[in-house]
Amino acid sequence: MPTVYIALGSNLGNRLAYLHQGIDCLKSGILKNVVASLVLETPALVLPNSPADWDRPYLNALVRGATDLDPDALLAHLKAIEQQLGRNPNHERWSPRTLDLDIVLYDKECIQNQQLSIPHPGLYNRWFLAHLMALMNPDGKDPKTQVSFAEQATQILRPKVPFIRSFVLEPRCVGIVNVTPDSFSDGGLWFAPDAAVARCNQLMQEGATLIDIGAQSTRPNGDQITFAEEWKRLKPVLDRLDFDVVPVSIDTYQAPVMKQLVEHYPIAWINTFPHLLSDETLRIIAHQGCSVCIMHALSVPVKRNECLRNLHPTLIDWSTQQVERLIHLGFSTDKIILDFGIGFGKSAYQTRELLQKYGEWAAKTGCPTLLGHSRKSYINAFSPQEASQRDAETVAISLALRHSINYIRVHNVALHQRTLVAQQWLAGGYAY
Ligand code: A4P
Ligand code: MG
Repeated sequence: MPTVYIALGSNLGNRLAYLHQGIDCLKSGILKNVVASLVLETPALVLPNSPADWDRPYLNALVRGATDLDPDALLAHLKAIEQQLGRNPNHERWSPRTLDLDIVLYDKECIQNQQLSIPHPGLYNRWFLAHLMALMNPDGKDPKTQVSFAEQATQILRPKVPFIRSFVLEPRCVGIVNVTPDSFSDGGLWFAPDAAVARCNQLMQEGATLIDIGAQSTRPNGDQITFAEEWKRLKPVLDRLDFDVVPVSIDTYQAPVMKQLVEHYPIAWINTFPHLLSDETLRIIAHQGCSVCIMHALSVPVKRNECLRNLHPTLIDWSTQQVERLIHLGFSTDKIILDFGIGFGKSAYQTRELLQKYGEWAAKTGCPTLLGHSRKSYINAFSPQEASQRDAETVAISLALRHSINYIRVHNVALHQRTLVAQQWLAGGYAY
């Protein structure tokens, strides 16, 4: 089967989400053995005299895969995906786009006709395209020039690589924003609505896929608040957010809050403890098309020093039962995100075992998985840092588990992206 390289570019709306959706479409329809590059945030190249608001930074990435489609059929397919993801088919050239998909290479072919230029001309004049190609396949030869991609990029790139930021596509970072006065590591920092909104936008810019907003702390011995108080904290934040750019998960366990939320806002996930909820509440969430992130806990709020007796069988039984129940109530498996609840009724010794087996245990359900390990107290089993100072340890665990989980729920998204990028740069690509 021919090997193809496809470039992705987005500079409108939730850019990272468009790249994810584009790759998901390629993977489920036309491309096998998909490998993705890093994502580079690049200043827009614009045509002279373009409107000022076309000058928005892009996210650019490259994927490699195998396809049975011929080049014309592949192009038609890419255009169909672009339109499915909201691109205007009658767009002006180089106008802002939710997603652009271009064929960069089609095996070793050189094609020049009305429809197609392959290799894509951008390989010779766009530093980021040349660079991404050289990162993925440094020794491969350009079919037109017979020069290696590494050599070609080196010529174009001198003296430096001018991108703004870099990201990985996987694992996906869920940024944490606590709209509380008392959370364990950032209590009070984002309590004012404007501060919370600014934080959500910042975390998205830093490479989050979704923001998990919590208005009630579940920390050990935390205060419980009323439904009215929780709603009073959430509403002004949600009223100020642009949901097209910031997908939101709400971390809550009060049923009335959930019902109000899914009725009034396009919430992406409810992050909760399903065993505390009635079938009716869960049915309402499913009916609204919302996903549910289900977390295991022994007690809510957490009771200090309380832990499970039999970690493995308890978690397997719990996850199997809850997933069966949720499917019965109308959720598909891709809308159930499984979280074994680090810090919720597990000792530090059990937490280590859970982290070692996380992916293996979670895989049995077939649902996407989330790891919520950021800055939690198990870290004090090996490092005496206070909560706000535990990002180095959190990142080390994230790196170790990056292939076993889909989502990492973290306070420090920027540091995660920087670290994951370095690791993936070394690996040369991410096999989807
Ligand atoms: N076409 C010819 N060759 C190809 C190919 N190899 N792959 C034809 C895909 N299409 C190819 O493309 C217009 C026509 O090009 C297609 O109908 C196809 O027959 P389009 O995607 O519909 O329109 P476009 O994207 O506005 O134009 P074009 O010429 O593809 O522009 P590019 O290359 O996509 O550039 N700045 C940054 N930082 N990052 C970017 O990714 N991209 C652009 C647009 C401008 N500035 C940018 C970026
Ligand atoms: Mg294009």
